[in-house]
This record gives sequence, C-alpha cells and structure tokens, in this order.
Amino acid sequence: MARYTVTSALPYANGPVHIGHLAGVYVPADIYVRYLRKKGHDVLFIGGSDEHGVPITIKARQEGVQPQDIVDKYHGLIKESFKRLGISFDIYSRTTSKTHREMASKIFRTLYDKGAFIEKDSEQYYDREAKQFLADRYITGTCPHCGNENAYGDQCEKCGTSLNATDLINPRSTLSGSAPELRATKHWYLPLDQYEPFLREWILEEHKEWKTNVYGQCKSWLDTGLQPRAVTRDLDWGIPVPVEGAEGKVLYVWFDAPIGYISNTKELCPDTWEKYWKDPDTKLIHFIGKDNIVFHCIIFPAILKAEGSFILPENVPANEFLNLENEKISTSRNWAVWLHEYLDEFPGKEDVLRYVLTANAPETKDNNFTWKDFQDRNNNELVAIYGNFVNRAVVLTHKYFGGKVPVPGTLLPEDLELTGELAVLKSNIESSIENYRFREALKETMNIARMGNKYLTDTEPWKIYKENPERVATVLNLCLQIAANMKVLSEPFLPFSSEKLASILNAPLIAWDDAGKADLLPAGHVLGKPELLFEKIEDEAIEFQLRKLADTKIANEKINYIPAPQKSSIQYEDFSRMDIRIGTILEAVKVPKTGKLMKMTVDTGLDKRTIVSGIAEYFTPEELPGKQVCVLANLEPRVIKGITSQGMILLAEDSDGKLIFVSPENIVRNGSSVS
Ligand code: B3M
Ligand code: ZN
Repeated sequence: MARYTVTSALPYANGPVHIGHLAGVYVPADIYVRYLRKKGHDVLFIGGSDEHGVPITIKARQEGVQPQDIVDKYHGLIKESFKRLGISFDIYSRTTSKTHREMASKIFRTLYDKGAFIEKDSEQYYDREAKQFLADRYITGTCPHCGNENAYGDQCEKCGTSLNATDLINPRSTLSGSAPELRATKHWYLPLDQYEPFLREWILEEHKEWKTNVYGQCKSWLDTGLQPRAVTRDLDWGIPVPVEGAEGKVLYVWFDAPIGYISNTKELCPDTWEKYWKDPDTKLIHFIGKDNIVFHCIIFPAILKAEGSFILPENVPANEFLNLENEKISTSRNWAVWLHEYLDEFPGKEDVLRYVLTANAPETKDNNFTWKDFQDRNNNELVAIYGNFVNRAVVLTHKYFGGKVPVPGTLLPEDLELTGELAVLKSNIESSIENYRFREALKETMNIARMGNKYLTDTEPWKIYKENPERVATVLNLCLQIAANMKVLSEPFLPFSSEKLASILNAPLIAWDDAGKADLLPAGHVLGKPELLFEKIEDEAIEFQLRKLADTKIANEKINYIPAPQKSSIQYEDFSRMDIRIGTILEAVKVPKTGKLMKMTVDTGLDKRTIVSGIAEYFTPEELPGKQVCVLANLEPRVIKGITSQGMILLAEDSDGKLIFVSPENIVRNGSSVS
C-alpha cells in the first residue's frame, strides 16, 4: 500500500466549470483516485477554488459587485456541480479560507526570511484617476507587432504574441480610460534562474517518463532560460504580503494558488497533513491543463524546493485542450457546455458525460467534443454494448433460471479462453490507468462488454436451451461473472452505472483485486431486478443543444458588431436643411395586418400630426404615449398602407437588434430644434 496526494487544478471562481475543464483535469483525476482507492492505497484527492488574482477582480468589475460576491457565487456553484458529477474530492475548499491565508503567508515568510527573494523596484503603469497600479489585463493599447488597437498588457489576442505592458503603443487604462503613467514600485522576485540546474536535473534527467507534452514544454522553458519572477502584485484583492513596507501589495495569485493544495489538505487533516506533503514515501500527483504546466513543473517546485521541507511532484499528467464543435471553448464568448446546465438538462446521465469526455480525452493532442459524437457514443456504445450485454445476461437468467446464478457445467475451450481474456483485460486496465492513459483504460473496460456480447451471440443460449440446458447454465454463469467484473472494473469511470449494475446483480462487495476472475458470483446467488442501465438519446435532445450553440453564435456576432461604414461627406448646408424637432407621442395604435407598423399622433410643437413608423415589433401601443422623441419634421409626407405619414421618428438599433428611440436626456419643450 502506498500513500498518494492527488491534486486537481483549482479552477478560478469567476465562472462555472465547463466540459473543457472536466476532460482536461477533473474526470481523469477522479478516475485515477477512484482506482487507487479501490486498490487499497491511502489517497487524498484535494480540490478547491482559486479565488484570488486579476481574473476575479475583472469579473467583479464587469458585474458591478465586489470580488467576494463573485467568489462566493461561483465557489458554491462549482463545488455543487462537481459533487453532482461524482467527482470524489476528499475536500473541496477555497483559497479565501483562513487556513490558506495562514499557510500561504507562512510559506512566503519562510522564503523571505531565508533570503530566497530578490527585492526590486521596477516601473509599472499607474492610473492616477483610479489611484492604483494596473495589472497587465487592465491595460490596453496598440500591439507593436500587428497593430491591433485592443491588445492587452500581457498578450495580443489577435496575433497571439505575449507582451509586456510597456510594449504597448498608446497604452490606456481600462479602469478610467486615461493614459497611465510609469511609477516605481517594489516587488519580491523568485530568482528562477538560480533553480535552473536543479530543475534540469530533476525534470529532464529524473522524470523522462513524464508525458511527452509535459516534458517537452518543460524542456523548452528550461532551454530558453528562466528569469526571476515577481511573486507579489499591486492589487487590492489577495493575500497581503506579510512583510513590513508592503502595504497595498498582495501575493501573486500563482504564488498562493498551488499552496492551496497544501492548505486544503491541512484543513481536511489538521493533525496528519504533513505526511501527505513531507514524507518522501508519499507520491504527489498534479492533474492540470496544459496552460498550467510551467506553474506546476517549474515555479511551484522551485517554491517548494526553496522552502525545503516539502516533497516534489512525482508526476504532472497535464492534458491538452478540448474544443467544442471544432471551435476553441471560450468562457467570455459563452462557447462551452457548462456542467451545471448539462446536469440539469440531462438528469441521470452523469456517466454519459464522464464516458464521452474520457473516450475523447485530449490526452496527447487537442481534441473535439461534438454533440453528434456524444449521441453516437451513448447510443452505439453505452446502450448497444455495455447496457445491452448486461440486460441480455440478466433477462435470460431470469427467464431460464428464475433469476439465480446457474451452476456451471464443464467448461469448453472457448469458455476458458474467455476467462483468460478477462484477466488480461483487467491487467491492461490497471497498467493504462497507472500510466495516465485513461482513454485506453476505458476502451479495455468496454472490451469486456464487447467480449461478453460476442460470446452470447456465438453461443446463442436462447436457441439451445431446450436441448442443452446445462450448456446454457454454463454460458449464463460466465456472462454474469463478466457483468460482475464490469461492475468492479468500470467503477472508476462510470460510478453511477456501476452502482446501478450492483443493484441489478444484487452484487456482494467485490474487491478490485478479486476481479479479473470468473468466480465473483456464487452459483445460486439471487440477482436483483433487471433495469436498463442506459437509454437512447433522441435527436431532439441533440438538436436542442445545437440550437443553443447557434444562438450563442448569433449573440456573439451582435457583440462583435461592425458598424456600417461612414457615408460620404456633406456640407453643413445639407445638414441644416433637415428640420429635426423634439415632439411627444400622444397616441399610438398598431396598423392592422402589418405586424411592424405603428401609427402615432405626435405633438411636434408645430402641430399634432400622424407619423407611421416600423416599431410595432419592439413596443406596445400602451407604452408609447408621453415619450419624447426626435422627429424629422420636414420630410415630404408619404402614404404608407393608406395612411399619410408626416415625418419620421429617429431610431437607433441596440445590441440585440431592437430599435430604441433617440430621445432628449431631459424633458424639453415640444418643437425645440435639434441642431
Ligand atoms: N486557477 C488557472 C486555471 O484555472 C488556475 C489554476 C490554479 S492551480 C493551482 O487555469
Ligand atoms: Zn498583435
């Protein structure tokens, strides 16, 4: 028995969790820990929300609330939806906890006292109006590489170049819109360059077994050469830097967040946490996405090394990214399948999502989730292979043997082959999981059901029962043993279905290590009630999801609205010939049978006149009287649907395509000229 500390990246509590997070991190981590627990190891699975950093403050600003409101909202939502999906954390806590603040401060202070930091003044952008230093994300300006005028201080999203805020041409603060000024500010830096020899040896020599994507990224960072990194920030949200003279400064989020793994362990096991973090016999494994590799393989190990009493990760099985319908998942563009929405829209189908995300996991390269594939895998694999096999075996046993596991007769060579294969599949599953190849492991698990289905099809018990019931007893006994193996071996992947299968089989507790054999259910054992494990997903459910995505696209196009090009120049006289007046709508009725047109009586100050306008889709007649509007008064009258319209009301389109009135800010006299 070994001891494992398994962590999964702490998601930022600035939005819900989506399928990209799940496929990249949480589903594989959960499979791994469920397996280790089944093997009888001492495992802690540590999770939590990352509640500090600029991503949180940006979201708070967007929503006009405090950062604390944001993290409270999303921490609760994330925690709850992980639980509903069966992600079996031993603890899911948060980086705003007291335990974490103390732990992170303590580790920072230890490094500080050891002289592990370099203290350095540097020039950073400061917003005089907002009276604060600006995080890179709060500065926009023109990209020096491609000319994009809306590049951020850390990256140009148009050409992908990563930038320093001082690279931007014509920088502006997104807080006040003003041009920021450079001011000197003091920060503490971790001199990563000093850790390079250690990191090279530890990763490049001692961990050649790491996944190639992880190893390759580390090598390229190390080959480029490491620079000192600031581990403090000028920000008003975070853990205060525990040093005199550091008022108004907080720990850099990437300094405190990984320490969250340690704090959460301590919160869970206040007395024994140290053995999970300091005993060299403990294996520490970090599950993360590829954008977090440098932080977990280089920066955090350097922090732990500098501190001196902690173990280093044994492995960091980072995944690549999952795309959605061939496009990059994006929180800001709402291009995602959100876990909490999935759980509401597909009740009882937790395992279907777990299955599809594992079968399609971006383990070695970016991968793609499509709703069609989701449906196919459910219908053609879970229903047609896994569920169908179990159902056939159980229903036939109820039919021929009254729901009791029959006594097997003499085993034929094909039966022995089958039992042999069971042992092979089990050991394949184990070695695949142990090497973080979860897709392969899942495939081998499904191969057990495939094998069972083929065996049933080859032996055709329903055809031979009359003449050879003894043979049928042997066949069904073996099928039930296969089903019992499926229950045990699929538990890490499909925990909900495994439990359902246990009740169908009325299965006793079976240890993982007893699986791989054909004697899990004794003859005479009474089965439970047959029940369908999976049900078909109909086209309508898939169409609904595709429509949701299509709506997102439409909404995004409106956001990325490109205004119509400017018309050709006119002279002032051209403009002054238009007589635009403020008027008040007195009455409004819809023009029958048009759907679009509204007939209004408007007091223009000059007269009370009739104007017909195409706004009936956007307003009800009742809400219009009393509204002040701009009227182009000297427009030649026109007859519309038999009504003479004397003038035109000025309208603009909002971001939803809805027409809105161009109205004076305050009430003015009717007839007043707009010029
Ligand atoms: N919150 C980044 C992310 O969600 C970050 C991970 C922290 S792990 C310690 O991608
Ligand atoms: Zn650019």
